[in-house]
Amino acid sequence: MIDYTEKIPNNVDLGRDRGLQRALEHWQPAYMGWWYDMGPNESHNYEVYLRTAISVEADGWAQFDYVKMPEYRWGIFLQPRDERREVNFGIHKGQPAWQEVPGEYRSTLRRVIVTQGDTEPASVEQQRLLGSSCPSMYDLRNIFQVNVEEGRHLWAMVYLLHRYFGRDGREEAEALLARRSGDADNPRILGAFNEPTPDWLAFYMFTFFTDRDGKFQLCALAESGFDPLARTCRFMLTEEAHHMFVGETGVTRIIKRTCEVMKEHKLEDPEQVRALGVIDLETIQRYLNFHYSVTLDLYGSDVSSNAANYFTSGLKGRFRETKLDDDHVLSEAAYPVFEVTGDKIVRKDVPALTALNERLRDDYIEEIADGVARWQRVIDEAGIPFKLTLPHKGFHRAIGNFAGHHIGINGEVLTADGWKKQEHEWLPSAEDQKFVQSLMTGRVVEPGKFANWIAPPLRGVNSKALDFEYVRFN
Ligand code: BYC
Repeated sequence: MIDYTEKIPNNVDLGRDRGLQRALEHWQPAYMGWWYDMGPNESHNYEVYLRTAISVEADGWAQFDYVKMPEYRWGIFLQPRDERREVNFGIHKGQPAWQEVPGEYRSTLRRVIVTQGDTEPASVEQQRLLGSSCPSMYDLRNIFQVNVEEGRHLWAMVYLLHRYFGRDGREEAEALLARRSGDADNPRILGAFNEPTPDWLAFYMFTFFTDRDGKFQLCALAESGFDPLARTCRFMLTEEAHHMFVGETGVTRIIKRTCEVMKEHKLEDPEQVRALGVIDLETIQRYLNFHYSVTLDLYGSDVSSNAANYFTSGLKGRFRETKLDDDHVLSEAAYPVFEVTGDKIVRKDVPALTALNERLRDDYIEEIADGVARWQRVIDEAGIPFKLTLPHKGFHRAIGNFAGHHIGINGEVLTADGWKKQEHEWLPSAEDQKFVQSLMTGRVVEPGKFANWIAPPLRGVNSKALDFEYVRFN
């Protein structure tokens, strides 16, 4: 029997909700089984300096202490309810926000929640082996923080399934623990979550690019007319910020270290740079190209009747919906999408309602471009003549209008042969990955020490020193 209020910090009155307790009595042990099998490898006995959310108040959502990860208190938190909140878009605009699932949207809503929930354990699975090649104790602690919080985000979606979807919700919650990233028979739902994350450069790129898809999707769901979903996503967004920070600063530190070595030895040739044990900027660009393009696919088809239905029904809004100055119904508006006609990419204006995936993708691209500009500044400050660029939106896409076409890095429409000839310049090759992984054969865990291929961060976690013992291995 679980002591709910002690073990599962929450603001959903779990102690008095017998239905939810019964559902969790089955699911919680299955979740622990999943964590032991698929959570960070060999980590179960480590004591990790982690933050835990124990309430939604300013002083409660980030409590730092040493925790053994299987004993992490995965909690259930929703942003406090605003009694006056309304459905803010679509055909139900102006009605009070729904506190229960509207019958006619039940299966659609469940599908969106399951798709969101599926990504969370998937990312833990993708990252489970990285602890054994961490570049420092600080970084090891950070990946563990990301992992336990992705676990909590799974709890957040499972809470909604258990509390609002009855028996089929319970079945979906079990299925979330049964699918496996990359599994041939029972894979995770979305493409990027079946790609391996085989090294730390891939991990930082993933947390920069793919966790940011998480941010934008959560922002769109935080606008939902189904109030419990909106409130859940709002709280998840507080945690998401740290994951993107880990990604952005991780890549910044790799670039910084490479630039230091290039400057010190007055080298630009990638082979010579590699010989000094740091990652050449060309390889960093190829990783960027890969993670960016795979993440763009996560927004779905450019023109999507699913997306139009989600919006019209009031289930999933746009990024910052209530701040946008229009009718929030989109019955008249148009939006540009791009498609391949012959050997050209042409613009086509379509009803804005059908282009909501594309619009969210565009919002995302804008924020990504700012982040890449910040990385570029590190290179510029070192005086190195290298430009990081974002590939064309159609580059290496498997979902939407560009799927099935061969689009080059600058948007050139290529033949299959033309693509093959240049692919190795644009995407990480097996040899690139082998090189990156050759730098990461063991873990660096002496407090305050960092692997040669990455610069130390500017500061430690929660005002602790860089040589603080972030992980006790016991
Ligand atoms: N891979 O009309 P379409 C995160 C499917 S990340 C495989 O284009 P729709 C996180 C689609 O399911 C955020 N399949 O798409 C980050 C549909 O299949 P069905 C996750 C794909 O429905 C890091 C069919 O193609 N959250 O939180 O408009 C670490 C045609 O669909 C893909 C969400 O995604 C793909 N890439 O939009 C941890 C939010 N793309 O139904 C966590 C919830 C599409 O015909 N999800 N398909 O069998 C959604 O809102 C929508 O499902 C999507 C797709 C935006 C993903």
